[in-house]
Amino acid sequence: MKNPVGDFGPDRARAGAGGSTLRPMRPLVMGVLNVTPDSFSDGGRYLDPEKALERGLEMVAEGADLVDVGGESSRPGAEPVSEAEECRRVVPVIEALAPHVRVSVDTVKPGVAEAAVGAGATMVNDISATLWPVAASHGVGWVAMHMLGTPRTMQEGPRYEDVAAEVRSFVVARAREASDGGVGEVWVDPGIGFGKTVGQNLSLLHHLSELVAEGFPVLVGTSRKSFLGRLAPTANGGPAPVEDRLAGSLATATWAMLAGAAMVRVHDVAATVQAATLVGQTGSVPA
Ligand code: HH2
Repeated sequence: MKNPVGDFGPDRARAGAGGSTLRPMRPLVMGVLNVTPDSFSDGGRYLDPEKALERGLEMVAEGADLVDVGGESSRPGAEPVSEAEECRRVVPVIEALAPHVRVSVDTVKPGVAEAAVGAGATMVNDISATLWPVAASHGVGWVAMHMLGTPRTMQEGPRYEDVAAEVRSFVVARAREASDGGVGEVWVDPGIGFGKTVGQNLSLLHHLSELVAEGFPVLVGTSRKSFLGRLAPTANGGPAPVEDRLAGSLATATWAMLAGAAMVRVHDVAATVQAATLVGQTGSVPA
């Protein structure tokens, strides 16, 4: 296998982003920056490129190792946007942020991935797990995430025989294909919330160490997702609203990091960097 855990684990990626290898090793923290009107958590807040840059730099100051810029929401039922519109949203923000921090682009469109890499992104965060040829031809990193169907339909009664085994074999097969196809930095992500029930999300977290054991560095995104709201209902029995999901986000990010995830994708960067630092201190991060 060309990129076992460690090759692109915390030390190397931090050094690549300008970090000092003298700092304690810890899992990486990827900050979420959605330049969309409709993302489930930060939709509409950063559509103005200046506001997006400000938020990106704020996350850098909070310790983000990467900033993940997205121009199309993938929340359940989200409407697709055109390639031109998605480029119009993400390219100026990536150009402005890339001198300050490593930037990934969250897209499923090859044209957007190409434009983003041209603007300075060095990782393609791909929830469709199909874009590795773009990463191979530009020599950038790639994330293969698992999703059942499309964002429009993925929450319509997702069914698996064995969710953890099926997700693992899917992402590992895609990762091997990309690695053999020349992508030097391949990450895998179980796709929490993408075509999964609450129980299936918990099962994926429970079995995360088995995905880690496959040898590709693992990225996990639980931040503020709806299963956390449903697991922590409010006094009137409804799910906790997005702004009240920090505790669950931190608990699950910490769980993932202790299980060996090398990176977590989050909205609450400062708090998660603290948690990642604590996890790093325990020595649980794969060497
Ligand atoms: N989750 C979201 C989007 N992109 N990428 C990876 N690799 N892993 C994830 O878990 C993941 C992802 C959904 O969150 P968000 O970007 O905050 O919302 P939206 O899709 O509504 O823009």
